[in-house]
Amino acid sequence: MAIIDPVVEREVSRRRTFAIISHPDAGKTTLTEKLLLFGGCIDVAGAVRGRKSQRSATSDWMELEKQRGISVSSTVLTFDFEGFRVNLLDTPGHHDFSEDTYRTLMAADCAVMVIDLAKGVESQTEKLFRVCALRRIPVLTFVNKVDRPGREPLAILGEIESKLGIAAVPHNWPLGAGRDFCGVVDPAMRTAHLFDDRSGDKRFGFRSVPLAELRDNRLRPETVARTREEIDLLRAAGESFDLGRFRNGELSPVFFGSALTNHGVEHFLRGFLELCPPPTPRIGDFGPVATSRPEFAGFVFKIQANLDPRHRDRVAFVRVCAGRFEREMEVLHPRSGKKLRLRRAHRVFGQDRETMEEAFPGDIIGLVNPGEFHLGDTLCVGDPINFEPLPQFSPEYFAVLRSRDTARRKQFQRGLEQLLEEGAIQMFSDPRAARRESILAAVGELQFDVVRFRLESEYNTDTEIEWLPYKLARWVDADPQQAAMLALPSTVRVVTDQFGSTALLFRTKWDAEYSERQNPAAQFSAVRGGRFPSAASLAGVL
Ligand SMILES: Nc1nc2c(ncn2[C@@H]2O[C@H](COP(=O)(O)OP(=O)(O)OP(=O)(O)O)[C@@H](O)[C@H]2O)c(=O)[nH]1
Ligand SMILES: [Mg+2]
Repeated sequence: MAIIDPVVEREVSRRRTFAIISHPDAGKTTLTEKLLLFGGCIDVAGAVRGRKSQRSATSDWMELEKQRGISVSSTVLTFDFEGFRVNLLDTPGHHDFSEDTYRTLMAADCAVMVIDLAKGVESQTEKLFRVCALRRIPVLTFVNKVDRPGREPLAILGEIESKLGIAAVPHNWPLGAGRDFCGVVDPAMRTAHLFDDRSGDKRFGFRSVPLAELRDNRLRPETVARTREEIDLLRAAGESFDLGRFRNGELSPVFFGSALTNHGVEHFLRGFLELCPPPTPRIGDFGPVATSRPEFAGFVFKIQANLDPRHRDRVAFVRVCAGRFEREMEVLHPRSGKKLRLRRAHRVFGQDRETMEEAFPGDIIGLVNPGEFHLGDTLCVGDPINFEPLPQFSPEYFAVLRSRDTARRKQFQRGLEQLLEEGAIQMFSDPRAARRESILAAVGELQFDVVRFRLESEYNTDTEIEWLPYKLARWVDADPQQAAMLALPSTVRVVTDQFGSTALLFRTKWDAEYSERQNPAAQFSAVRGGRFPSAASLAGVL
């Protein structure tokens, strides 16, 4: 039996790696920044700073994110809190960026689902929850924006249970709501924690009193009475917490708070650290790869070009799954069969980075990538393994992009190649077309906006767009010649994707369904990598 390195074992046990997911605008980035306050990474939320660098780097660091106030790309942030090493992945909520969110979820051991008290469980939250359920990722719930008028907390619990089919068990309960939100109650202990002040910028204290003795001049007697009634009701009729069911994805512990005013965030963080599992195994081609595998193994889940405008390089983010990583170590890159020495390894914090000497399972390493790494690539020491591939979803928007200035074609090509490598957009080409122009494709229209914006701001090339009439793609297990022999409507285009796989582009869903019925022997897939069971079932969710 392999001997487990005690240092690795200890480091694994104190690591917590999780992703924050939800519908747009529920408050993921705001919550992320408030959580970082507790790690001492920032002085004032909204101006997240890396520990070493003095430059400001918020979770939404991209120029477009700052301009539009939405996250378009996931961000990795790390902080230490009371002996734990927390790796936090802030994801974009918008459907158009769901591929990025999905890839990021592959790197997380747990998810925090943020729900807006006024809006309840929204559509994108529901979809992302289904992805977590499919992958059996445990989900905690943070009901946010309690500082604003919203729905009844009991109604929110009911909605989580009915829409998501998961038991919702509150770990704290709001005391008052809207302007009267002034504390949280621990239902198990029947203790109220009253917040000290209203400053959202700094950590602040609270005063704990038994619920039975609760008296506070900020509180109306009817609020206290109602809270007591609700707590009694929860104890009598609610489900009780069960760690096994939570870890299995059947039950979600629920916390209430306000990321904006910082109320309830510390209670949430402590509750989260108690519940979130340490790094869990990942699936490889020879079965699960345990964190106790003695040799290093990890996979690339995200690539980002121009993270830091001063460096203008590309960073591949690797989730460490097993063993100990040391800078300068030589690893095998099974896709190319090459051995590589990993010299430029970084701990990335938003947009900032510092050299990383070692890393353990659960950690995320940023490797400077001169182009040899692709999304989903495995890196390992010892026997070669391959982790599950990262699927690519069927696009819904197709277009040809051209550089307005022909003199800048080179920059345009380089920019496009780097954005393709990131998975920011997909590309198809028609091997039989007279004019061999690349067809760009995206799950959402906003992805095109991002690509055009970035080509302009990062590669200084202005583009024009010509939309194509296709609405969806289906990958087929055939080469283009065989695919052209299928019984297909004349409007269907047979293409190959950027990895050489054959796909069909359809103008309507009806055309795709009809073609599938006409060609029962051919395997049509809405997700690339669809021969893997997890990817195939994803197609039904997204
Ligand atoms: N009143 C109130 N507003 C909040 C709270 N949390 C976030 N907001 C506001 O909600 C808006 C969206 O917040 P973000 O944190 O950017 O939301 P997000 O979930 O990261 O959004 P995407 O990344 O674009 O999906 C911002 O205007 C925040 O100031 C809260 O607790 N209370
Ligand atoms: Mg965000």
